[in-house]
Amino acid sequence: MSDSIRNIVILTGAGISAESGIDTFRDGGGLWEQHRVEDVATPEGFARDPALVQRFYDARREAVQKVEPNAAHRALAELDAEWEGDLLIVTQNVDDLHERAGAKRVLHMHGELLSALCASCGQRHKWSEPLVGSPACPDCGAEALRPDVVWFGEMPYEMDRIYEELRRADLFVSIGTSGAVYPAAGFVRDAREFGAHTLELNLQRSEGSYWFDETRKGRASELVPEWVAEVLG
Ligand code: BV8
Repeated sequence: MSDSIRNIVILTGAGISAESGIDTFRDGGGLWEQHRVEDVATPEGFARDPALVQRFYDARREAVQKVEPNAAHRALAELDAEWEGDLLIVTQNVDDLHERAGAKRVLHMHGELLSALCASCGQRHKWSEPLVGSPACPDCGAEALRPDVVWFGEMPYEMDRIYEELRRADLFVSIGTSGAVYPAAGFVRDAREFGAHTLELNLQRSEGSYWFDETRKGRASELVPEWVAEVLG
């Protein structure tokens, strides 16, 4: 890989966690086949039926604690540890597998399952238990805890920081995402406009595949360790 590459931004999606046993969203049998997005992943759905939404995320919060990171997560953690230049893993995933694999420079733009957000005082709390039954906020006591995830129609987290890193990136790599959800699906075009080389590692071409300089098709657990070995040379 050319030695002019110093700053790397990596976008990950559900595909990187699929081989750890976490359902993706749009693939056969995926989450969106089992639930209507409008019912479980929108503020309106939460207002309409909070127990349905809490049970949806309680089940995912329980499931994520039973699975382990895979070779793709571990390879990115190694790159994070070795890479002297700037590096940021921007994940759309709400699981904690990047961190459990050892990665430090991780940003959850759509939130985290193992965190609860108090809709009353705004405090966040590390949370591994169910939220159905409305436990009280440890800070303000209000029964207003919701999953600390970004629902459709809500603003993703730390967008300014993400755009700042995209502006400085020499290389933008997208792993295991279908490119169906914005603003994440638009990052490849932003990175290109700022002059970055763009690479996609995915089981199949994503909706934004056209915008990538290079697409490698395959399983993340094989493609990502290969790519990291190339980068670290
Ligand atoms: C917002 C958290 C204002 C909750 C999630 C522009 C055009 C059109 C629509 C919009 C637009 N701008 C905004 C919208 C509306 C909406 C949107 O994008 N709608 C879509 C459906 C059209 N976006 C929003 O509402 C966003 N908010 O826009 O606020 C704004 C605008 C601009 C700037 C600032 C603010 C908020 C969206 C976030 C919603 N929350 N998650 C939860 O998890 O429950 S989104 C959720 O779905 C995930 O986080 C992820 O983002 C998305 C799923 O996508 P993927 O991760 O890619 O998963 P998917 O299953 O689709 O694909 C898996 C891929 O992996 C496949 O390609 C498959 O081939 C591959 N794969 C499978 N196995 C493997 C593999 N690859 C490698 N190896 C394998 N083994």
